[in-house]
Amino acid sequence: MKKIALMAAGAALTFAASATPGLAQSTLEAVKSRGALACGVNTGLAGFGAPDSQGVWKGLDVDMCRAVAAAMFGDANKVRYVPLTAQQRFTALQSGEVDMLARNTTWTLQRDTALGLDFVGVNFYDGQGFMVPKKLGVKSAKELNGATVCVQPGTTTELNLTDYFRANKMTFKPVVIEKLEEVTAAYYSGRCDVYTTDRSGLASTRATGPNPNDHVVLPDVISKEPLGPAVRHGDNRWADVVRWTFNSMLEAEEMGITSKNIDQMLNDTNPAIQRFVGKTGDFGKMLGLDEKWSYNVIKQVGNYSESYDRNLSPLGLERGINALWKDGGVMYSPPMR
Ligand SMILES: N[C@@H](CCC(=O)N[C@@H](CS)C(=O)NCC(=O)O)C(=O)O
Repeated sequence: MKKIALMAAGAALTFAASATPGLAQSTLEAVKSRGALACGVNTGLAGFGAPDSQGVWKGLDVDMCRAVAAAMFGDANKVRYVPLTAQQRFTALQSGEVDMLARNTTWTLQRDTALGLDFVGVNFYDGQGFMVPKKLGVKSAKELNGATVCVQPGTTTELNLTDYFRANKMTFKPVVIEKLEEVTAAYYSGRCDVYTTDRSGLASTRATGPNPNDHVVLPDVISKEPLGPAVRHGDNRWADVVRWTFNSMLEAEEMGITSKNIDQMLNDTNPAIQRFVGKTGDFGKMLGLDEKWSYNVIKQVGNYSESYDRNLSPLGLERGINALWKDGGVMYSPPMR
């Protein structure tokens, strides 16, 4: 009896998997046969996703794209970057214009369900804040009653802003501008008293904008903004690839494996390291990738802390809550085994 029930359950599972129309495997196969990843990124937010002076894309999110390309092709450069505003990003993913988003996007219930996305992890835990000119002498967001606030549409920022002012019985005048460079220009030209976005975005804009010392980021954090890579809902094998690529960067940090020492690690006898570098364990096969997938991610892109130090430390963003769990933060990969 038991065996039949189990077999029936197995058959149902097999059926369910193959009955998911094409999509279940399509992105993984499509990216493989195309030979490059189409990655939806920011239009230019230093530290997360922005081209440098040579036109080379850099950032924590860009490293996510590069890591997936390294896992897929053994070549982190096989990425086509598609810069997207906040408002364009979900349509671009839904329509198939990009294979994934790695673009400081907050994981919310509505996006995970109604918008048809799947968030595969969180590569930066953030919260929304406010930046004001120092000369205004404002010390707390509670003093912003009646302020003119610059904000980008299609963001959680816009929604939280309304909630926050309403909850605190304050009013504000929104200045809503889609393009990042235009909304920040509006703030710097004095059209708004306040610029609001994720605090990492404020740090980036402040550091790269004119006279950083003339502007302050207020201490208030008014929301939770877990930012992470997203794929299309219902594309589980592809979601697995992106999820475990990210996890491998965390796991490598935890095990002390870096781009610099991974070649020595190839000969390490520790069984967890042997599995990580693809000598044992068949993880590649399970993911539909080469056994060197995680070796290539770390060798070419680095572990999470290498990426963080390269991209976010220069903006003055400390690890804080984004430290590994064993260092007092919340970054935690499920076991790679
Ligand atoms: N995390 C928020 C906000 C993300 C967002 O788009 N932030 C702005 C301000 S930092 C941005 O990245 N703009 C860049 C662009 O439009 O290219 C969300 O997912 O809605």
